Amino acid sequence: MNAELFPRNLRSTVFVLPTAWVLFSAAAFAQGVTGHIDHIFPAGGTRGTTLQIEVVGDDLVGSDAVRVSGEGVTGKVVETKPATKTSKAIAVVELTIDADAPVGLRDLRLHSPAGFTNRAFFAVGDLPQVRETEPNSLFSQAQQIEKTPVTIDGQITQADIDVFRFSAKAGDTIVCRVEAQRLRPFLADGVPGWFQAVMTLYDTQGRQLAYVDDYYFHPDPVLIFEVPKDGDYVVELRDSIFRGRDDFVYRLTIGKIPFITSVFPRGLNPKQKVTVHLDGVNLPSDTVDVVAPDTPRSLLAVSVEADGIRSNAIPLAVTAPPTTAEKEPNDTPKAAQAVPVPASIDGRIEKPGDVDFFKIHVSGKQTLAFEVAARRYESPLDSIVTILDATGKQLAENDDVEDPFFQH
Ligand SMILES: [Ca+2]
Ligand SMILES: [Ca+2]
Ligand SMILES: [Ca+2]
Ligand SMILES: [Ca+2]
Repeated sequence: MNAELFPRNLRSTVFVLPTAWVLFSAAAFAQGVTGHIDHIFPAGGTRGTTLQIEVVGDDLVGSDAVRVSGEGVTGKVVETKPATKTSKAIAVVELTIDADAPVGLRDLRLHSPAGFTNRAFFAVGDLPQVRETEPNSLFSQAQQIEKTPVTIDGQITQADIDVFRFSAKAGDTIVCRVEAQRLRPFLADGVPGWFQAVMTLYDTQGRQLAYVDDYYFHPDPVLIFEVPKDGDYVVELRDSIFRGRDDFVYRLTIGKIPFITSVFPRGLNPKQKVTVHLDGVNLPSDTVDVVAPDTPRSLLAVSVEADGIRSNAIPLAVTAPPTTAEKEPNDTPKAAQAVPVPASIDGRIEKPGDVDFFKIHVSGKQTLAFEVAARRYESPLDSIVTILDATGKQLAENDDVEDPFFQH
């Protein structure tokens, strides 16, 4: 049997009950199909509020419940609307977010008698939330944002640009942070691709003050600027090549919010307590104490709170080999720092041209692994590791690990 001969919503039933499918009505088929979420809008909500969101996708009409992972977010399906010629199916969902619900991304799924949908990410935030109001596509149409800090929920639809105007005080450091691709749990590898947000900041005369495309290697931009004088500023958000689609959903946060740009060290051992040094803006302190979970390779992220606002979170490596700190100067093989094996070395390429040499003593024939954890923990470092013998002869070098599943 060629499944492609059947409409999509028949396939699963045909597969499960090949001899009985003729007995089912069309309605029964509809009930037997697991829905699929394409996107949700808005993609987040503020703690202590109840809001309605639209869940957009396929086969959502049978949805009878919503499930959000983690603590403190509950909801119900208010109504469902079937797909039309111009729109996918929509489930209107009401969500209630407890005042103490932890800030961050959650998995949101709809339930129907056939099972659960795929997940969409739903962001729990701690800032007042407003929605974009079109038309806001021209400088002259900039949507006035009454108060910051704020999180703006918007969409870059076809040929769309979104422009917002806000006021700021001289001397403040304002962060404009976009969450767009980060709000997608899965990005299919296909044309025409996904939202690549870019952000431009202007003064009220239309003079460009700043432009950001990516934040390091993240496609979602972050713009940090020190306000030169009291007054209004205008921020423009669009796709880098002027694409637009209903699922180009974003959350733009603007304000004097805490934002961590770097942490050190980047890792610790299980159960270890470490004082982590922070770089960033609007931070309440330049250190924070963290305690690692009991098991290596578990999840640990560092974030701080300033005036009730939670910063971004930076992941830390939890590694089993005992931690040792890099000691400069170590820029030549002669100055190499002796370290035990195994070891987890916390180091930093702290200035242009910095090289860090470490020496280990190995007895007999052994197979050793040298693994750098940097980018995966949101460090901007693109590292190269070289192994030398005692005479300085190069034995091995690695820039990037070849991943058989990485196709580009
Ligand atoms: Ca617009
Ligand atoms: Ca828009
Ligand atoms: Ca160093
Ligand atoms: Ca060095």
